[in-house]
Amino acid sequence: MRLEGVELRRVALPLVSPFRTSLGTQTVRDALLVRVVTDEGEGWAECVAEDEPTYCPEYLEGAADVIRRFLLPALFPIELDPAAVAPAFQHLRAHQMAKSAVETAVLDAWLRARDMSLAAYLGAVRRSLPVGVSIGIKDTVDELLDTVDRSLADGYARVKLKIEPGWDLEPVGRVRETFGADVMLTVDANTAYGLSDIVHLTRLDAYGLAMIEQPFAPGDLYAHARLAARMSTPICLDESITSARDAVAAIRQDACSIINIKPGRVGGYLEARRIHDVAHANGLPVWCGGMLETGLGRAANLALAALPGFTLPGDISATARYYERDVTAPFTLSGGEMAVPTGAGIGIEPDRSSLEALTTATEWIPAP
Ligand code: OSB
Ligand code: MG
Repeated sequence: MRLEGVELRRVALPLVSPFRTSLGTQTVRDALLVRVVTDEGEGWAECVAEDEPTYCPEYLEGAADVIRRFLLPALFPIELDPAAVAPAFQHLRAHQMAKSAVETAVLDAWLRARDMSLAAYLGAVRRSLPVGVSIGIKDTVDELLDTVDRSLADGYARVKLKIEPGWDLEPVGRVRETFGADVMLTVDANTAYGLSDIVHLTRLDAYGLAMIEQPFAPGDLYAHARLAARMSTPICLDESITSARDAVAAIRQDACSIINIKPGRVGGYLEARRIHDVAHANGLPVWCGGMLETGLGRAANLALAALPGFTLPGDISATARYYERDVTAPFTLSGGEMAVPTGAGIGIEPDRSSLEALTTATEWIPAP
């Protein structure tokens, strides 16, 4: 398979409500879509980098630049198959989200040409999945209780609350007290705490949380291991894990007992599967994280989350939790579960008219 050209397309999707985390507040999802055109057909993927480098060092304009100037020139000359993409990028450091988007678009085109689904290709063992929802920081606890109430009514199997210093013990305690011991509840700090907060964080043990996600800085495995030794709540890493090698290091250092796998953060679905394998071999459960994806990223994440080691509900919520209008047909919850796409490739295509309505810029990069 040969690459003939690539379209980079920027879209802007207004969120149905602002999403506030310890990193900031988002009201619009600016996303970068990648369409590869090959001699065997087309493929689509989404780059999950955000507008600003707050969650990780990557950001949209930077990712587009890396794709344009470094990734595509490495692919144009070679014979493509899914396993050939990452080796062609190996001399380029980091930029996992940019690499993931290009690899996934190639994977989509390659699988479509072979009439195989991404789920089947990755080794999925389930056709539908219970999923969770990630709830941002609110102005008041009452507003939070309202949102949790609606999420449980919608059928979500797990509720994740964003926390930060000043918004932790009280909202978490109130949610637990209001909705009872049976709700699977987790928290995500997006690196908002430090070593000196360990004693404070251990107080969360009182609320029966299924995990605390990424309390400390990405590079601070030491702090996570210290907390893990003091806390009965399982520690989950998100930002810290950017490769299977990171996962091995974190597991060996007892810095986590659960891993959030985001394909974009780790450089693609093949590396995501390696992390799944490493975790599985070490007895750690994993789950699929989210980056407020459009339908393109959501479809591919569902395929990954259908692997056997993904035993915890992912941040793969229904489209309506994020957007009024998406670039694809909406994903919905049915009986508390979300269906894994079965069509060829990622199993979904952009809807032409929605795509046009949401596009803010396009760029065509032909093979030289
Ligand atoms: O830390 O998991 C995170 C969104 C953007 C960046 C980081 C995170 C998140 C979420 C939302 O928690 C997950 C989703 O529903 O897509
Ligand atoms: Mg997280």
